[in-house]
Amino acid sequence: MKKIFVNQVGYLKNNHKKAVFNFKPSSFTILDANENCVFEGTATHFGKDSISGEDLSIGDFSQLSTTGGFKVIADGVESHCFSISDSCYDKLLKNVCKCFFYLRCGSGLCKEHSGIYYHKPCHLKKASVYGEDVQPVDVSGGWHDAGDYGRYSTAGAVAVAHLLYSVRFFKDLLCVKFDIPEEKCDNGLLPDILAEAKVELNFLMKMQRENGSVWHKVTTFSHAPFIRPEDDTEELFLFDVSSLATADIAAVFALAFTIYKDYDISYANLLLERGLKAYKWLKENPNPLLFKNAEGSNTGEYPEPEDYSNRFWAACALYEATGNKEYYNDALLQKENIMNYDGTASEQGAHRNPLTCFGWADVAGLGSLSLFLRNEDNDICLIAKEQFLSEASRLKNNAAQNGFNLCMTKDDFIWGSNMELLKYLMILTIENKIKPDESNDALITSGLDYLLGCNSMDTSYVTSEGENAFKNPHLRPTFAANIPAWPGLVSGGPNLGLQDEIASALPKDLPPMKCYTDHVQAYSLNEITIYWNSPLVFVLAGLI
Ligand code: G3I
Ligand code: 9MR
Ligand code: ZN
Repeated sequence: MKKIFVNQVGYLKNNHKKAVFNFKPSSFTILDANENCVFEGTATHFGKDSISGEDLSIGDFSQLSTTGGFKVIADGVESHCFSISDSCYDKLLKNVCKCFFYLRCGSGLCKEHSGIYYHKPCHLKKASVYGEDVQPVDVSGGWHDAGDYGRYSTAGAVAVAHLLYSVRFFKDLLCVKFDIPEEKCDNGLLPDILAEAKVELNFLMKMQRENGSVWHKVTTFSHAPFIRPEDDTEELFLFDVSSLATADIAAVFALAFTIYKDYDISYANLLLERGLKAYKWLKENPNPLLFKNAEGSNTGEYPEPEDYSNRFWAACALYEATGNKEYYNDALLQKENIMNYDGTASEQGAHRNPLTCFGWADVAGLGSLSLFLRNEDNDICLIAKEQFLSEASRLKNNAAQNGFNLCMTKDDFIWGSNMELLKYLMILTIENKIKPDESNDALITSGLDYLLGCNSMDTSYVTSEGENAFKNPHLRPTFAANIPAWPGLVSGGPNLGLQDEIASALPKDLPPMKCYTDHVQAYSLNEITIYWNSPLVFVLAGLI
């Protein structure tokens, strides 16, 4: 079927703008809301690319800078509507941020701010420490991880870190209001983004044991059926501590200290104290303490094959927060471990610019961000900057291989492919700060265009954002309440692995970009998570 793919949300007034056709239009026109023609252009034939499986043509209309609502027409085919304006992503950013609020666990939701998405307090029972005969522990609060009700320390730490680094790099984010309850601080009110991040930081503090180590996760033994959060009353378990979780929270607490100290000094000091306590445990326990699910338990595992990047991040973040050279020296040692590691199970594969990784597993890139923020030309910074540059040029090459100018390759279409993309857009955003380059801008824009509908599924992967936004996330609370999903949720997206029953019933040999269906039970394609939303906050904050 002939289609015209566009960014269904819109384009910034003075930025790149393109439509992609899966046919060869003789010419194309753009109509405004009154059906008046405001632009005419000819498309350039790109040809067939392997990630979309389509024969594509590209229509550039960057020159059009009239604001308003528009659609593209060619050979009798119409695109979805989109807007052009400097504020076209403002609502999107607010919605993406508000999702963390709706995902709050415990008694964090109030009717005033959650409307139809309100649910009663949930998961307040104390959690049993799995395999130990000790008193159950209160670990209430924080955010549900995803479509499931688990709360996982590494995933949570990384999601908050994306938000907090966004704030460090793009101060304007502090002014964004997204309708959540007010939270007081020393000199008035906390900015919304910090009030929301604090919810998860408070929970992560509860996940720390007396000796400084951190439980990897708190979940029921098995995933709940599709019921409301308050109806999920099975016993909660704190599963083993891991050096992964301990290092990640040491890092995120140190990072949080650098921000909250300007708002609430006693809270900031508490964060630093807890971060140092976690770090002390890490130093006393130098061997990796990795994580495996308990026999028979099927909740998220978040496994990692080593803990070098986690320890690296912790050392970098503490160095940035304290200036103590001891942490820098630790970071140097961990950097060697990272560079020498040749595991194949690692998130971005071995030796591929690991100091740029921002995922839930490989987190060395977050360490690099802390070092960049310290603004010293030390050895690690120099190497990290080389890696960001090298990664940006690799991404540029990737984008030249397909008609969407998308910086991904076939290998990126794994579970959560939209996060693979968003991590790349974070890298390009940072690279633009280090060394501004027009071609990085173009790649960031194309990446966002892809996420918001300019893709061969013709689908916006953010709920309620675009005429053909996906509607059926793998998400328990809204499905159980039989209401539409709330706006601003990022779908995991196409995944060649097709790792669930619905996905595995899709036609075989689909091109990577089409390994997707908007089905509520397709959890390997269409779940949502906190750490798929959080990198979008970073990217939008950078763009706006
Ligand atoms: O790292 C390998 C790479 O080397 C290989 O080339 C590629 C191709 O198979 O796979 C990569 O591993 C992937 C891994 O994530 C690392 O990204 C696996 O295929 C993929 O199955 C795995 O998916 C993870 C999934 O859990 C299953 O473990 C997702 O990243 C992760 O986001 C997801 O997390 C779940 C939680 O467990 C539970 N809560 C919901 C959440 C989102 O679905
Ligand atoms: O709903 C679960 C989702 O959050 C996880 O990402 C996924 C993988 O851990 O598992 C989902 O739960 C499924 C379970 O693993 C198998 N039975 C069906 C469950 C979904 O209804
Ligand atoms: Zn809950």
